[in-house]
Amino acid sequence: MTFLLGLACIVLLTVVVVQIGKVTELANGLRGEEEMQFKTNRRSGMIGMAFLIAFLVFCIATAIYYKNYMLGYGPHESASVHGSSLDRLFAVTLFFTGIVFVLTHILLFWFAYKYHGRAGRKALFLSHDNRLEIIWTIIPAVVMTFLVISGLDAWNDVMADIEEGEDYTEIEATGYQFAWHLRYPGPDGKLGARDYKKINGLNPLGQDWNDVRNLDDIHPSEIVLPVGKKVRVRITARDVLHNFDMPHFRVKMDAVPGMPTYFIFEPQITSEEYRQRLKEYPEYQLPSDPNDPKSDPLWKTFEFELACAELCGSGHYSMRRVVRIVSQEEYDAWLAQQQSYYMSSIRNSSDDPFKGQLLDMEVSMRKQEFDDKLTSARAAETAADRIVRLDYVFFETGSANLTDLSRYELQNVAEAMNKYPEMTIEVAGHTDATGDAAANQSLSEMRSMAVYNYLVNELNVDGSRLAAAGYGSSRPIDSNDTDAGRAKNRRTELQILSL
Ligand SMILES: [Cu+2]
Repeated sequence: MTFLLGLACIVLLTVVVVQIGKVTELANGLRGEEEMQFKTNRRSGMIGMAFLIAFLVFCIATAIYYKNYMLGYGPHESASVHGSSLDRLFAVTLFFTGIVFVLTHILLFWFAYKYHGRAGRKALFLSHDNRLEIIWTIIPAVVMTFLVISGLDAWNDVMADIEEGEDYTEIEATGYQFAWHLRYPGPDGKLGARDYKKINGLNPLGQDWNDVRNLDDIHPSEIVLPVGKKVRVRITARDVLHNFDMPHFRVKMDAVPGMPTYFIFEPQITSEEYRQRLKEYPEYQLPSDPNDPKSDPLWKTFEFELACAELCGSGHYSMRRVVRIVSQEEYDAWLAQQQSYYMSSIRNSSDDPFKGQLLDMEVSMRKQEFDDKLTSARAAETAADRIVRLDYVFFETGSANLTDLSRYELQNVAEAMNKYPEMTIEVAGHTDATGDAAANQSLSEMRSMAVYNYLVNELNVDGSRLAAAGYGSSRPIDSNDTDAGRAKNRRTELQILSL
């Protein structure tokens, strides 16, 4: 029905246009065609002039009206160091092209009006004019040369790689349909190797877990960076072309599958400082939710962002990631909270080449844990509280055979005995309450003896400073009714006898 109505409208409009044309023809014939043509010329020239004025006023007015939303103007000065030079370049280019834009438009419409065809006027025939041609070749050439050279200069500045020995943070962004997968190097400061053939559901970046640099790499959900420090972003893609775009930092670089690119920039303002800058402008006092006048103002909810600037598919719009620029202290605190992807998702899974082994970082983490417990036990008020639980000493099920990995914790004990030569300790074995009490008692005695023997025979601790005792299930520290409770009750402890 709608289609039929539309068709009828088009047919009727065509008829109207044809009829008007016929009437005009008849009128022209009556009045004299030439005179009519001159009138039309004049009217067209005047309409052109009116359009010119309205057009230029519209261009200038909208530019002024939206100035505070545009990058490079109002509050949106560049948030990165190199961005200011790009903004300057844009401003200079806009200055020259702006002059040409306004002048050529004025001349175009002015000439159409001033020299419109009228009675008794004939166009001047001009085959060519050398002087004119020289002028309109030389001036644009000089301006273009200036623009291109300053552009190249800025490009070389912005795209220069990190120099040897310079301090910087390296991060990585991998675009895929439809998100950015981010990677930070972790405490070692180095990103581990990748191989696209290793990509699977559990290994989204194809990290090679045999490369120890990968083990501490972090996969955060947002970009957090310290202000005033250079960042080198490795940019790549997993499927189609994407584009790493951080507009507030004037950072924009293609993400190409199989061809890593990079961008180096230095944030020069924190997110909070940028918000304070926005706060000064009325445009950012408006509520962030147009439907809720009580919602926080726009400046308060502002976040820098990473987007994809390549139209990469139907979910392209969802490739946004928040970018937070913070002080070095806040950055360090944030980084310390992040867990490595390997430790949280791969460790001890079937993909883990180090399954069943202790990693150096785990050994040192456990040592730190033991040292902290020892320090607080030695500082305890009463002798009964001077207990250190050996959380990483384990036995094979139902036996007094120490597991292989227990040696690291016992090494920590031996080192503590060396550090405090006056200290004497009792090794106390405990079991849960499952099964026969007498059997538990003897198992706990055998286990404490096993630790005693290992310390004395393997680690050369002086036997006279050690005692061993088994307490069976007589000293539970948790309920024996739950698995977790029973696991806690099966334990080996050090009771410090003298400091
Ligand atoms: Cu994309």
